[in-house]
Amino acid sequence: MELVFGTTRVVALAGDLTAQAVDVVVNAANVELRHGGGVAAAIARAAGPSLQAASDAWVAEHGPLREGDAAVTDAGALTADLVVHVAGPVYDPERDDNAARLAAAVVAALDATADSGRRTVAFPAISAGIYGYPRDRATRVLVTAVIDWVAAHPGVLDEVRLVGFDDGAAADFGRALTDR
Ligand code: AR6
Repeated sequence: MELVFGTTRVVALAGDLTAQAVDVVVNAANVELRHGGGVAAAIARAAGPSLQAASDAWVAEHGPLREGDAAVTDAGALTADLVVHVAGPVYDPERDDNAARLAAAVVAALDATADSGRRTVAFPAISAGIYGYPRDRATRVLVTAVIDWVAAHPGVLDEVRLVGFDDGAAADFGRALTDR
C-alpha cells in the first residue's frame, strides 16, 4: 500500500524494520534508551554493540529522553545511516492524551530525520507492542501524524515507510492509509 503526497511516498508494508534500506530507522525506545525488548532489542542486536554504547553516551550527556524529543545515534551495522530513538507513551486507558503523546513521538522522529538531512525513514508501530497501545488505533494515530507532517513539510522527505512486523500490522497501517 502506497500513497504519494507531492514528492513524498508513504508506504505500508510487512517486514523486519532492521532490514529496511532507508537512511533512518526509527526506534520505539524507552526514555532510558535501554534496548532490552521488542523492536528496540532487534535494532540493537542487528546494529551491534555500538548502538547501545551510543545510546548510553546520549543519556549520560543529556539525561533521559523526554517524550516528544528524539535522540539520534549512528546505526552500527544496519543499512541505515542513523537511528532516531523516540519514546511513545505507555498506553493508559484512563488518560485522554494517548494519541497526542504518540503523535508527538512521530513528529519528533520526522523533525530529527529532516534536521539530519536524510530523506528516507522507516517506522515501527510505536507503542503498539510492550507499551500496550491497541494496534489498530496506534497505526491510525501514526499514519495521521505522518501525513499531517508531510503535508506541512512538502519536498523534505522522499519516503516514509510504515513497517508492520507481520501481515496483520501491515494491514492496519494500510487501512489507516486508505481511510485517510
Ligand atoms: N520489525 C518491525 N516491527 C517489529 C519488530 C521488527 N524487527 N520487532 C517488533 N516489532 P515494541 P513499544 C513490532 O514492544 O510498544 C522495548 O523494550 C511489534 O510487533 O517494540 O513502543 C523498548 O525498549 C510492535 O507492533 O515497542 C521499550 O521499553 C511494534 O514493533 C518498549 O519496548 C512496537 O513494539 C517500547 O514498547
